[in-house]
Amino acid sequence: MTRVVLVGPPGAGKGTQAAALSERLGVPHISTGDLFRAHIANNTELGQDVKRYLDAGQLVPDAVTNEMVRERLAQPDAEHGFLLDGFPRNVGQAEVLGKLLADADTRLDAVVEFRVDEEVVVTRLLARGRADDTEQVIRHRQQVYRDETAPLLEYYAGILITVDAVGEVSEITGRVLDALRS
Ligand code: B4P
Repeated sequence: MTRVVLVGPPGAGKGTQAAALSERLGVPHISTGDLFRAHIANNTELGQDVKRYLDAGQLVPDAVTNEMVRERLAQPDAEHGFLLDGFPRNVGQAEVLGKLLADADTRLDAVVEFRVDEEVVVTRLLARGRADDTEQVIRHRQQVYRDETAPLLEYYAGILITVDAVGEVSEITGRVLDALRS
């Protein structure tokens, strides 16, 4: 099982888990958040375009995000699998991903939902202190998650695995691997 999407509210630990899981599963970790932050750090044209969305905790427009993901998935290392972290983040992006995979004669194996209480993630993110980790922006990102991303749980109901994302990092990695195996 190698084509996997991680879904969860901001700060649920998707990026943290993806790093460990990618090594265990032998597939690349593709994080749209990391890709955007790399563009911003390198001051590319795309980075200049998307910075204001990340700073405000808003979703980057789908056209920009979908194209960036399309290019990334076309790289040879993603041919036999991937761990998508932070994409898709709404049903429109999910439809684009489904079409990209269908064109390549494949499909997703599983969608892993990280379930965690909102107040727990606010505490985690405030402790991290990234540029978009102010309380106001975190609350807005949570609202965006509820409105735009949570509908994906229904969309992917047939391949959805829900994991309790509270606990030690290694313990949660074990829960995800167990769930993927069963
Ligand atoms: P992301 O980079 O995806 O950020 P995130 O959802 O906030 O973080 P994540 O859940 O990965 O948490 P992490 O492991 O880092 O998105 C940032 C922005 O990019 C979005 O707001 C949006 O603007 C844009 N964007 C991204 N994808 C997009 C898309 N598809 N479409 C449009 N826009 C998009 O963990 C957080 C903290 O918790 C860390 O400090 C970590 O150390 C800690 N932690 C993790 N696991 C823990 C545990 N078990 N216990 C205690 N602490 C833990």
